[in-house]
Amino acid sequence: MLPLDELKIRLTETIAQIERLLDTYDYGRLLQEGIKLLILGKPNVGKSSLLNALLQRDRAIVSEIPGTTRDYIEASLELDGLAVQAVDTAGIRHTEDLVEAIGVERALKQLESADVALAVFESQRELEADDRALLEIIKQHGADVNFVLVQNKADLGQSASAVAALGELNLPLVAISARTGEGIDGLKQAIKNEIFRDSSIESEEVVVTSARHKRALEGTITALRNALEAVDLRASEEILAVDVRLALDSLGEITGETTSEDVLNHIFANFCIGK
Ligand SMILES: Nc1nc2c(ncn2[C@@H]2O[C@H](COP(=O)(O)OP(=O)(O)OP(=O)(O)O)[C@@H](O)[C@H]2O)c(=O)[nH]1
Ligand SMILES: [Mg+2]
Repeated sequence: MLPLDELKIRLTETIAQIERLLDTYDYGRLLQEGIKLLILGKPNVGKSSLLNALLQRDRAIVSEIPGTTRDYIEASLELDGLAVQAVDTAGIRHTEDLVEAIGVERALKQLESADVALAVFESQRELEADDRALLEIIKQHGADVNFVLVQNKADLGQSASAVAALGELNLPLVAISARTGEGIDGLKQAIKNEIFRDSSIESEEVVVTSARHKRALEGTITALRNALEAVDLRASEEILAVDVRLALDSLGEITGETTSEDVLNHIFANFCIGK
């Protein structure tokens, strides 16, 4: 094999390895910062009851009066080692009550920073106007937020027409009872699936958690791509050396080492470039 070809292969492999590391960044950030789980639904569907069921304690006030939660309530919980900030919100509905309307607006504002949103419906009932308002919200934000559809109060039955209507959204759908605890484990699993859906990350794998490391790795990749291009253009050793040095300097920002002449000498002793 030609040394230049081998150099190209090594560069390509290294770029692929660093890209794989970079792919772990979103997951790494989640591990470190935790995720934000938003609970949405019309008044009285059992959002606060669901928060309490997830927490296994009574944090939020629950009552049969719709509009009980007027502002959002935050609580921390853990899902298999993953920190979760759960946010119970005021019921989504059209309302003339100013305080409640502000609560609804603030609930929707929370969507912007949510990682997963639980859209809660009443299992035993057909969908009504306020539920459809929530479906609209899901359609509007579906590209940015992972939604899980939840049919609460499954202990009271399950409306076939609601199942059919919700099924059309092609989103995960879980039936639960916040009152009896039925289905809560399945819901937790569905939340985890949403978080880890796009990542094929093994648990023992190194993950990038710092923005500084991410930038350093991106810098390394850019320099390596330039080096690859230099090889293709049959550029001089010097130009290639500059790119490789930049790549090593970028990596050095993580390892704390600066590029030694040895590394470059070693590279060039092994490859007779352009000759
Ligand atoms: N049967 C049954 N009742 C439930 C369940 N979950 C909640 N409820 C009842 O439904 C009513 C409303 O519950 P909340 O948790 O306050 O509902 P919410 O969605 O937070 O309501 P707002 O804060 O008013 O928007 C209460 O009377 C609860 O006891 C359930 O799984 N099964
Ligand atoms: Mg509530």
